[in-house]
Amino acid sequence: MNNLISLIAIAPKIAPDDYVGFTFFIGCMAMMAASAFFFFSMNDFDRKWKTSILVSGLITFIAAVHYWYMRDYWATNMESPTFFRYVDWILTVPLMCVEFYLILKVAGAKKSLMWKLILFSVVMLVTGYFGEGVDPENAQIWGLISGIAYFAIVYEIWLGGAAKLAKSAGGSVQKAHKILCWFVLVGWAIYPVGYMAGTPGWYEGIFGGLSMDIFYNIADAINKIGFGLVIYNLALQQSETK
Ligand SMILES: *C/C=C(C)/C=C/C=C(C)/C=C/C1=C(C)CCCC1(C)C
Repeated sequence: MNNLISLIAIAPKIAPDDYVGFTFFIGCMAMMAASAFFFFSMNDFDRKWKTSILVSGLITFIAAVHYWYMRDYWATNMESPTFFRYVDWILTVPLMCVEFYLILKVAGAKKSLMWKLILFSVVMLVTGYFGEGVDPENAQIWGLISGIAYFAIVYEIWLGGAAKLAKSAGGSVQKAHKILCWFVLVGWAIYPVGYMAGTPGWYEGIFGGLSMDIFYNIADAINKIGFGLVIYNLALQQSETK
């Protein structure tokens, strides 16, 4: 009977030294709070910016739901929730590509730009999933292919078509684009480091046994919430200067 009760009312324990479990917990709360913030502020902006804020909220909301599951999964099994992690990313990273498109629409961005970024991001994530979840013996090779797709994104937004559009848009759009570019170059670079900390390869041991999930959880909080706040700030400026 006692076992049954504990099965129904499962709230797995988090040990005081379970830093990974802690970051899953905090990550979950932060994503929830950010979602509430974005959703409730949506109506302060005119139509054009509403969609961008909505997408920011969707990104953190989708992450909040996945963190809810990942937090549980970690607490129960003490292993990386690889599946939930990648389902989260395959939904939220393309939405971040949509954000680039939405803010550059004022400068005449075409849908093809959005699809190009989405395609690169899907290649980056699917190959990453293969390296982590399906074929870890060849994690280095999958990671390399994933890294190339990542650089294709970096190139496109920093130097390619998206960069040109941002330049022609000028003003606060160009500034916001630049900040988002930095997020992708620096904030997103935390992920391959986490990958290297958690998969076998020539790089093994460099990261002193730090858990891959610590890297991923910190990176997610920075990138998903930070990204959204940049968009929020841009929408605010655009609404004030009108
Ligand atoms: C909200 C989630 C985000 C912004 C996730 C981004 C994930 C990446 C940039 C992952 C990149 C990877 C590589 C560049 C190589 C190794 C495999 C990955 C998938 C971890």
